[in-house]
Amino acid sequence: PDRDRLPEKVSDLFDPTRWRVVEGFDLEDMTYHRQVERDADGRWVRDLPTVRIAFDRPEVRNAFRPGTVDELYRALDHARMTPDVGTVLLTGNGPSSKDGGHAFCSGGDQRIRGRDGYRYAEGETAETIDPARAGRLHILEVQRLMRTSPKAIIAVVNGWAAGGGHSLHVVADLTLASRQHGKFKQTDATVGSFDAGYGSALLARQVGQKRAREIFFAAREYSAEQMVEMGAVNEAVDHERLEEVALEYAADINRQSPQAIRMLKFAFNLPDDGMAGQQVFAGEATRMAYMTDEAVEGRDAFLQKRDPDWSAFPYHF
Ligand code: S0N
Repeated sequence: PDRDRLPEKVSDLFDPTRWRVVEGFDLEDMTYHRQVERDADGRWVRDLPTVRIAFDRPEVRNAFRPGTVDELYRALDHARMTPDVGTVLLTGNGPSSKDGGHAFCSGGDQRIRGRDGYRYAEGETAETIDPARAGRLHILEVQRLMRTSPKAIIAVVNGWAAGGGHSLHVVADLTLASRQHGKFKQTDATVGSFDAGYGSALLARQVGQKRAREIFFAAREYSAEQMVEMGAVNEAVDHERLEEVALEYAADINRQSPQAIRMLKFAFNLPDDGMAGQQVFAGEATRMAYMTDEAVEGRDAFLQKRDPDWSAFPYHF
């Protein structure tokens, strides 16, 4: 019955008839929805293979605090482990009720950034923080999860992508951006921070070294169209159609072979992810190998305490 209930409209682009709330999450800073098919009366018919994970702090341009990052990680990991989910849309709710501003994500919440990293909760001080949590830059764990998740992740940039929010779009597999409100600005250096990992190195792969250095060093503002031209955004879309078009991309991806998509994703990652990338790719290759008669023969021979008989399996050329 819960699935029949239309979810709250969480942003200007959110169409409640297309979604249901994912159960079992008690989220404060994020929202997490599953795409659904409904009948003419709005009743739930079935789940579809796309989820929508969104920053829900529009009054601060969807800046993340540690709790936000924890929630984002949990939702992404849940999507990773849900067998009938193929694609994740990562976006921002809004616009802001204060000034109408649109944002995808403006990075780390600067109000709670301490000298020793991010304090865990607003109001906490360097003296009261659990020392094990101080200075933990766990947005980087989210970036790694985005890379190693076998699901396709589309950044749906509905407004500002700034600082650590800019890096999240860089790490996503695809980026779609609002033509009217999608704005890109790498402000890390302006506030004395620097994503010296994926946020910069991967960006350079996408737009080239000179452009990536310009984006980081000069911290200028770029439009969705400029980012398309540079190769960091797949398509600039009219704002009101952004989520609809994102769902069209997701449907196209979900139509492909799941195995082919995850092998391709990990193959695209491999050259930039080094041995860690090789390990992820190899894990998938091993999973496939375990499904062959040849691997079953190896396992059975061990269990039956005999020599394996490989005669049925050719040395391929
Ligand atoms: C996004 C910008 C350009 C939007 O400008 P605009 O539209 O003029 O809005 P504002 O009036 O500036 O903002 C509206 C309200 O929202 C608040 N606000 C905006 N961004 C933040 C933020 N990041 N933190 C806290 N508050 C924010 C404004 O203060 C304003 O509030 P009121 O109305 O109360 O005045 C513009 O807002 C902007 O430039 N924002 C700051 C962007 C920024 O510098 N972000 C931080 C960059 N650094 C990181 O993200 C590092 C974090 C990270 O990802 C990382 C990477 C590697 C290793 C570690 C980490 C890590 O976790 O630290």
